[in-house]
Amino acid sequence: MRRLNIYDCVESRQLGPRVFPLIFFLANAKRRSVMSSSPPRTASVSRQTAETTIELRLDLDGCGRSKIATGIGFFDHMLTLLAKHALFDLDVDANGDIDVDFHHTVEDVGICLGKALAEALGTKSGITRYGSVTLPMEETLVTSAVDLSGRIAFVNRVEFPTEKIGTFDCELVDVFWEAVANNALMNLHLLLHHGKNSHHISEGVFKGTARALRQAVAIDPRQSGVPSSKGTLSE
Ligand SMILES: [Mn+2]
Repeated sequence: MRRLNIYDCVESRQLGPRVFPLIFFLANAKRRSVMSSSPPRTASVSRQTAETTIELRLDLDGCGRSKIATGIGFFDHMLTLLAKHALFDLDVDANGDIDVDFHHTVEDVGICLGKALAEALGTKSGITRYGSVTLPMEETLVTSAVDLSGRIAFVNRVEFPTEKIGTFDCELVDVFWEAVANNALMNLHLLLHHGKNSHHISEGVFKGTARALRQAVAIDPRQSGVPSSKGTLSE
């Protein structure tokens, strides 16, 4: 039996302990009835190689809380806002060979997040499946489109005006999302419409994809079973 603990959410605490439970109860009665019989959509992934050691925990039905420690400040920033905008709860503890460069750590966290997404989604029964968001980030506009199809496709039409964001190589944004798409078995299309600032462009990609994933993993109460005329999203 799945239990939702509203006090897990910072936002709910801010609204006050006495007023909020009743509103929450009424507003989420439908969602609860759909989800109460389902197992929790969570996954834990541990991965160790000669280059990285990673522990990652994911809850698709979280409230955007995260505990991220990769040793790479900018990457921690991106993963934190990914959790926030996807409404995932996400813990990432990564120890990698960042004295070499950030490539192995970023790619391997992407592999772990992709695997966790696939595992947490299970049979994908009742999910929305598709998500697409065009997201403004100041002067930047990015589209991210997701299909949790069980098949891999990664198309990235995002180019950065600089090689680096601080010490972070911009090409690692591509490396990360390709690893996520390959291991989650999903289609991911990233498109930069316009933008001048590399930090904003990266943030647009992470926030836009977070929002697209939030739509795609959402349980659609009108959807019974797997949303595919083929009858499966796992083959
Ligand atoms: Mn920022």
